[in-house]
Amino acid sequence: MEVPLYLSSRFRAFAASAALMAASAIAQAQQALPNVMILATGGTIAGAGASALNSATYAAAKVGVDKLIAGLPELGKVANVKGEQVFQVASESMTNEHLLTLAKRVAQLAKQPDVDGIVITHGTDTVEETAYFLTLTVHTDKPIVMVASMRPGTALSADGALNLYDAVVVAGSKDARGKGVLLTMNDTIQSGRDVSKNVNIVPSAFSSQWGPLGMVVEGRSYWFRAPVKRHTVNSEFDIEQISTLPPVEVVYSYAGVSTTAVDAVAKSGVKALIHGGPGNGSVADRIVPRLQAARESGVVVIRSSRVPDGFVIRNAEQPDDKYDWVVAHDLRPQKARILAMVALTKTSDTKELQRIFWEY
Ligand code: DAS
Repeated sequence: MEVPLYLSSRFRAFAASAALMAASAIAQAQQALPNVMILATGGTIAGAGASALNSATYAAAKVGVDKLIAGLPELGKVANVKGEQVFQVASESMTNEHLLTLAKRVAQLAKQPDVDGIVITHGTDTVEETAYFLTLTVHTDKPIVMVASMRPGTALSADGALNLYDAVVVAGSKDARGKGVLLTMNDTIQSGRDVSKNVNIVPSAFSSQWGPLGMVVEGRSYWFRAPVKRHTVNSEFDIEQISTLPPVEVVYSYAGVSTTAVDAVAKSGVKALIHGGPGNGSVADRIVPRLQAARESGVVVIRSSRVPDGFVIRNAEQPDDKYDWVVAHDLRPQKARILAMVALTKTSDTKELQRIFWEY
């Protein structure tokens, strides 16, 4: 009686070698994929709401990084991903210590030859500040890509999954190297230095007055420009030489502003005071002497503008040279504070500080 082919030893040997070949092909394919670390810090992208209709009412910083990765199996098609929960906070509650911890961990991982790129999941409220801090202090040209979401994963039309997928695509892309810290949101690739949250409730919340650097569409990144300000490997600031950040506070200004806030901040032990004024960073006549007194007491005074776009012109309505004040260029008050803290770890000379604000 004829032995059925599928039982013959020859077929079994063939089947075994075919399985081996398939396994090695899969292993080779995996080896060909970039290795991307996902560092999780919290925020809405790790949020959960009571129902699919809760796109704005939910608890942030609830879902762990392993669950985020498990919920997106498509990641395995574009990279070998590993997750690490650095902390789990809503980003409005971030502190200088969180910034230092995160930056040091990113710098450590970037040195590892088995890490090709790093993704950081983060809350939307202050991701622009963290992104700027990292771009100023982490010395690597490997892609560091921040990502957040405006809606929790439990909501209808949640944006986190595609934002995260895009972030991993970019973090694994060789053409993302050397472009500074990036943010992927709503199909765009933004510069960590330039980007801000400009709308508080829609997926298209993030933009920069200088435009996005590129876009990610169906797992492919497309680039249209590169940053011109100093960053990462070209920065004179290195997180490995920073152990603490000096106190710097922001004072917001408006019609009718009293001297209460500026006096309190000036006397609080800050090393610098960011004045977020209207227009070209204007300073009310009753505030000018308070800032001059702060300067005379050794506090660095930095004029920024509450106006989202444009940039502060030096010596326009305010004689910055005469008052020995610094202008924040195009940086909004919250970003000017980040640069001031980093710069003050090296110098409090106002001419040096002004150079730094032009260059970074
Ligand atoms: N509270 C916000 C934050 O953690 C939630 C978010 O939008 O990510 O920044």
